[in-house]
Amino acid sequence: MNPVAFSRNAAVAVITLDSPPVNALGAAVRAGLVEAIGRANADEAVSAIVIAAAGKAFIAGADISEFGKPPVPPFLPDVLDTIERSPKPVVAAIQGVALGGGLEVALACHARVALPSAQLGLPEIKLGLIPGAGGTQRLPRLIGAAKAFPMMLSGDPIPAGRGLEWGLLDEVVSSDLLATAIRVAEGLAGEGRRPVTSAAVDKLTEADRAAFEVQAKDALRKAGEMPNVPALVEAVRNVFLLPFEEGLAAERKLFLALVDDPRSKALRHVFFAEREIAKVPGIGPEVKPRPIASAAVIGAGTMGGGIAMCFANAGIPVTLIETAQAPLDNGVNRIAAIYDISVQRGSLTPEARAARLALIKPVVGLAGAAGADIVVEAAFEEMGVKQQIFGELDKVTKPGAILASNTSYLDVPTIAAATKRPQDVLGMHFFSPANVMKLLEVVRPKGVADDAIATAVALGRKLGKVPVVVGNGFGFVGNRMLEQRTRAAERLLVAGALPYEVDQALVDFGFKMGPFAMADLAGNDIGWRSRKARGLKAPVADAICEAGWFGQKTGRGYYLYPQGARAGQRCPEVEALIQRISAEQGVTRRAFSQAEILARLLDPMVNEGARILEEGIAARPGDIDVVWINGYNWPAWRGGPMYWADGVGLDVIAKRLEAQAAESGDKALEPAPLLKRLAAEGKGFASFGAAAG
Ligand code: T1G
Repeated sequence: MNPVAFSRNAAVAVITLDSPPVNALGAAVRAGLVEAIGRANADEAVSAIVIAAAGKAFIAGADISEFGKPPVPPFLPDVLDTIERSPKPVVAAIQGVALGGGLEVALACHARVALPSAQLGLPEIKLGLIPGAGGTQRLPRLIGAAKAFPMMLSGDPIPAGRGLEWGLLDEVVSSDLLATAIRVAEGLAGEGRRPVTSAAVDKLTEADRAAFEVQAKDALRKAGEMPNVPALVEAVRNVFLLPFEEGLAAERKLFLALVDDPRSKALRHVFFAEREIAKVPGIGPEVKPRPIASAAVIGAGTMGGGIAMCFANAGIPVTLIETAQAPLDNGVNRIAAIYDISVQRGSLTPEARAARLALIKPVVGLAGAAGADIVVEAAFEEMGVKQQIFGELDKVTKPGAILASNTSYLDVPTIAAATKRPQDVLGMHFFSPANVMKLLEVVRPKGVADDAIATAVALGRKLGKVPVVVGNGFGFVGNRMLEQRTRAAERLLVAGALPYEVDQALVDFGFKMGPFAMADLAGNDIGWRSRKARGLKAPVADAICEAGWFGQKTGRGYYLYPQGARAGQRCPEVEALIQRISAEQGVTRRAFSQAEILARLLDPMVNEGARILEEGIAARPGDIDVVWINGYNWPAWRGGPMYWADGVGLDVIAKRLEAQAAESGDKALEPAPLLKRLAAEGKGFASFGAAAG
């Protein structure tokens, strides 16, 4: 069916896009637009044109799924050229979002009207790109470079009201959007002259250029690895240096180079992977989430307080429960202090701070959870404690209330067995700090009700999280793979590397920090306690903890933190300790290149990811990528561990793992069957599940 409908309203041609779900500018839409504009201009009874859209979005941009495939004409710049050069005025009627190429379509029109709820943005930067169809040339001319550049650099949309204020929109109307657009189009036609294009509007001034150059300098300083930031600076600077047509051509060249860049390809993989997680196997759209009007959180420690903040930030009343007044007061004070910092930074108004605190009701005793629709337990990470709490909750909470544990690795069915409602018990594993980190692992034990899982996923989105449904198993997905990296890092120290070398290798790869700096930040005693509970040994990590060097909180761990410094300094005592342990283990230390360190840290993680897929603990390789990007700061422009492994080649990884297994005698390093099979077939993880459809 033609996704572009053509109709007449008196002397105005109305072109309506209807290409679900978001009117992305795929080849059929582009061709339909060109055909409709031509038809309107050939029709003598038509004096003006409106472009409108059906559905929730005006236009969500170019069709990202087309990137990397052979380009199909008409190309978007040519479509926009047809609109802009139309002798009859073209007006955009915008509802929902006009993003990327969608806003570029509107910019090529001669006027733009929108509903107040419309959102206007150029998010290409988030895909490792820049606007590729005139956005960098038209938007600055229309609203000034100093407003346009930050919009394109952040990629965040602006509301219609601001669009009107800045001159991006001509009118904002609460109703009769189409009638308004038709009226504006007729008005332009009545002017009896060629319509003025946004490219011809020139709000550029020397002061604007100076302000832009300051922004550009700051952006380049923070750009890091990403090539699209310098490209955006160059494209916008051309607005001041080149005539419009030359600026368009330069933009297109910069854009096409970025489309082929591996970092953009990785970010486009992440875009789709983050949408795939909404498709939970066996739970279709017919499974409705239970309504969540109020919540309760058990435990007012760091995690419990952060989780309570998530609810308050989303406007959901939450009862924060502790066993006694003192820890409860501490928890509430910690939350208030965090909000105070946001107010000081200007990211939260005092009124919003007060409103959020008012939504948090501190109560001593589990009876406080009685009226909650969902309870999230964030108590001590010990099974007995959790079973006691869930047994109590089962008695005090209402039928149908969901009971979730924030456990980071304990067995959820064992927790559920403490209740008479296993169908309502699941895991909601938040990541610290819970009010900041996006990842939420929704643990789906056997026997839990589908609508309970659907509720946790919908709630996760409402809390602004990225909810990934995972199976029950030690460490679920993220921590289970993290443990492999931690063991590999310990092996590297004994074999010859030093903490700063291991950390630097991951930082240079794109992580915010390496394993040892992260351990010092979280507290080395946490891992120590877990290893002792499971009878595991890690000679270096155990020796560090036996010395009481727990990390930043004790002023020293793997590194030294003089006067509470945040950045650790190399510690000669630790390095001597490591060398002594190597000698005790009879290991002749040797140097390791960064490439070797990376392989030894990341290959075992990928291997564990393969086992996680084999066991069905994760539904798709992309889910694992989403976990690591949103929970552990894996650099999104590298696509995630499973995507990265496909880029390295599973045959290469399998060989390296075999060599490590032989060298260390650690069977866990043997390549997983799935990894071996895919390597032998010359395939990547991307093919996993595709056969299953
Ligand atoms: N291309 C292809 N598919 C898209 C798409 C797009 N641009 N946007 C969304 N989808 C699909 C998505 O995969 C999902 O599919 C469904 O639509 C609903 O999406 C030349 C080069 C529009 C705010 O970056 O921000 O234009 O899983 O779950 O939460 O300069 O989607 O149902 O099969 O996200 O309501 C620039 C990306 C492109 C906008 C809607 N545009 N999209 O959010 O639904 S590059 C973007 C979004 C470009 C030009 C450049 C959001 C949304 P499925 P959803 P939502």
